[in-house]
Amino acid sequence: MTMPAAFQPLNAQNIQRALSTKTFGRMLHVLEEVASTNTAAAALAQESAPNGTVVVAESQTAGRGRLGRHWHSPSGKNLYCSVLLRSMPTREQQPLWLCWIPLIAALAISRAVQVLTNLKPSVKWPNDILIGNRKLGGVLCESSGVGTAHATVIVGIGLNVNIRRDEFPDELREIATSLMIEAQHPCDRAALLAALLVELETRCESFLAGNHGDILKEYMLRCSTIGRRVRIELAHGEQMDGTADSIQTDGSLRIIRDDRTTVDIRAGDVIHLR
Ligand code: BT5
Repeated sequence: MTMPAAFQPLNAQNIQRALSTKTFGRMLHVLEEVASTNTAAAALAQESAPNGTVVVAESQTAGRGRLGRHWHSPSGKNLYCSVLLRSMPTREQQPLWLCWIPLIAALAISRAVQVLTNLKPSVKWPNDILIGNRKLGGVLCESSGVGTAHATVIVGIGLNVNIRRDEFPDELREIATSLMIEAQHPCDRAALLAALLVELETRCESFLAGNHGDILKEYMLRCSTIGRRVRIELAHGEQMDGTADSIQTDGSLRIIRDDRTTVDIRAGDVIHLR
C-alpha cells in the first residue's frame, strides 16, 4: 500500500514534479536535518548558487525568527525552506525592494495556502501569516552585500502544515495553528511548496518589473492589521498604541495615534488589540 501524499517525506522528485516555476526551486536541496535553512542557503550563496536556489528541510535544530527568536521546527510535519534571491533592482531601488520582500513572501504563502486548501489566511504586518488570530507561518529575510553588485537576499519561510495542536509546546498551543488543524485534513507539503514558489516567483518578477501598485493593493486586501487597534513594540522596549490606517508605498505601516498624529512604522512587532 502506498503512503498518502500528505504523509510522504519531502523528496526532490515529488517537489520538482509539481513545480511550474521558471527559476525558483529548479536548483533544490532537500535535507533531513539542518540548523537553519537560512544558514544553509547563505552557505550555498557563498558557493555561487544560482538565483532561485531552494533549501528545504524536514527539521531544523536552530530554526530562527526575527531578532534571534526560536522557530519551532519538529521533523516531518511542516515546511521550513529558504529561497536565495540574486535578482535585484537598481542600487537606488534596493532599499525599497528589501522592505517589500518579506511582505511579498507573506502574500505568496497566503495565496498558495488558499489555492490548495480553500482557507483564507490573512497577513499581519509585516510578515506573519494568520488564520483568525493564530500564527500559521512566518518569514525571515536576511540580506547581504546590499549596495554592491553581489547583493543577495535569503527568504526563509516557516509554515505549520501537518502538526497537531497537542504537538505544539505549551507556549505556542494557544497562539499557533496549522493547516491540518484548520482544514481538518493533512496537506501535501510537496504540492504546497511548489505552489508557494510559483506565487513567490510571480510576485517578485512583478515587483521587479515596477508593478509596485499591484502588490500594495493585494497586500492591503490581505492585511488583517489595517483598521485594527494595535500596539507597536519598538526597539528599546518602547510601545505605541493607535489604529492601523494603511500601508505606505515603502511598505511601512501608518498608525494614527489617539491624539490624531500619524506615524509610519518601518520595523517593529505589532500586537492586534481586541
Ligand atoms: C518569524 O519570526 O515569524 C519568522 C519565522 C521564520 C522561520 C523560517 S523556517 C525556515 C527559515 N529558516 C530559519 O531559521 N528561519 C526561517 P518572528 O516574527 O520573530 O516570530 C517568532 C515567534 O513566533 C516566536 O517567538 C514564537 O512566539 C512564535 N513561533 C515560534 N515557532 C512557531 C511556529 N512553529 N508556529 C507559530 N509560531 C511560532
